[in-house]
Amino acid sequence: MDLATIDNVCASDFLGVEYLRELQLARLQNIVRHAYEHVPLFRARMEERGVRPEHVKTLRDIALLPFFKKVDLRDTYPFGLFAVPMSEVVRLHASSGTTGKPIVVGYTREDLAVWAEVMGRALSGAGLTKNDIVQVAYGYGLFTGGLGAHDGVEAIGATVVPASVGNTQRQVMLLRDFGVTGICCTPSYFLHLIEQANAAGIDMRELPIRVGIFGAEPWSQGMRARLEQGAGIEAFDIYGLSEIIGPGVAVECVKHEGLHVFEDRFYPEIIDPDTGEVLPDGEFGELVLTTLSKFAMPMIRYRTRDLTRIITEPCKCGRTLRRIDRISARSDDMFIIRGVNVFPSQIESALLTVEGVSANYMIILTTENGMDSIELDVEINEASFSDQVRELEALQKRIIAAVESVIGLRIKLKLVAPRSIARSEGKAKRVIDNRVK
Ligand code: DLL
Repeated sequence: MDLATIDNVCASDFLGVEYLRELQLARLQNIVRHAYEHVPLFRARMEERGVRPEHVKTLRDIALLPFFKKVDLRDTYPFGLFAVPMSEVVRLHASSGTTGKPIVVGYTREDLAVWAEVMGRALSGAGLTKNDIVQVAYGYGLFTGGLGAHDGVEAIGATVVPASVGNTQRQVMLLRDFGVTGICCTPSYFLHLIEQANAAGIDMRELPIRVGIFGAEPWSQGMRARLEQGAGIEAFDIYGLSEIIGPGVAVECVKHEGLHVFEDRFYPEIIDPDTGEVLPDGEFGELVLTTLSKFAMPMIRYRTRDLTRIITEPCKCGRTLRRIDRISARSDDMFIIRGVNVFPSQIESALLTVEGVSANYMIILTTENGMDSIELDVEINEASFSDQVRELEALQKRIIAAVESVIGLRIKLKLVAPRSIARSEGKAKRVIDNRVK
């Protein structure tokens, strides 16, 4: 990126690498000491391993520290991993997960400032400034998406429209009437907004909106093309998770070649999910994150279950922050059909290479005659709906060929009418598992 265009981008994105590593080490030592002194479970795990905070002398020594997992948050529900008294905690968020109690996270006032800072850096990197009007259509509430994005928009001095999710017609009206130039929401919800706008006779490409900050769920390059072309915008992938802070752990820059991790705040490692061994940069595995400056609930070596790799080559944008590849899957999203491992994101990637299909689909897993199988329901778009049977059959064949060649399994495909698959407002649900267990 030309330096003249980065005046609004936080200087922390461009620190010299040597200084950055020193800063990371100092912050790591500090947070490890803080967690050791205030989180009984962390201290117990350190003692089990015979490790003390002063053993962390270099960044590599992070490998001495124990891992933490979602189950640790569940087991210590609600506040067991907090490292400050409640009087210092100014906000709580929670994430529901699939079963039982939610996991709860807390923030001090300083933690919120760090969160607003990283979100501000994310939005600035996408070219948003105080002259922009940004609609936040992630859910507000216990979910971190809404308030996290909100604070970031305010941090850069842009105008925030706190729309939250739902009432899609009104969202479209606000986008148009307020002259909104940027939006933060899930990619699946933005697809829905484009559809609703079209149905109301509004062509989003003619509106001022030019930037979308999309995350909270995996999305493919094919989805990117549909969102960018459908609304005439530039789409940025943003990653984060409640346990670490919320949105704003990593984000794409204008080069769109991976997501820069805000490494001065979050330390990334990639491990082999089966052995826990740290993998060299460049290899795919499970992302492990350590919060370097979050005090209400420090997270040390948190196993995210998200699969990616660290990209070490310097980015053309000039940021010194290392990048991760877009998160294409979570290790616990994977399903095994007749011995073959399949990720929903593989199916989306293959499906959206086919022209004439909408990006609305549902994967249904069933058991027939004792065998597990995959049914894929795909909505056809209005244009294909009126096609001749012969054309629909050809489309069907193209989809089957594209998907089967990627996953290496036979699938059952059902083309369904436009708008017959339920739209989600938050994270899209893409898989229904009806298998006999
Ligand atoms: O989804 C935080 C967030 C809000 C991120 C808004 C980005 C935008 P959780 O509900 O705790 O927090 O879910 C975190 O969502 O471990 C990933 O599996 C997935 N995820 C988040 N962002 C992405 C992304 C928020 N850009 C979990 N690509 C994470 C793929 C993502 N998966």
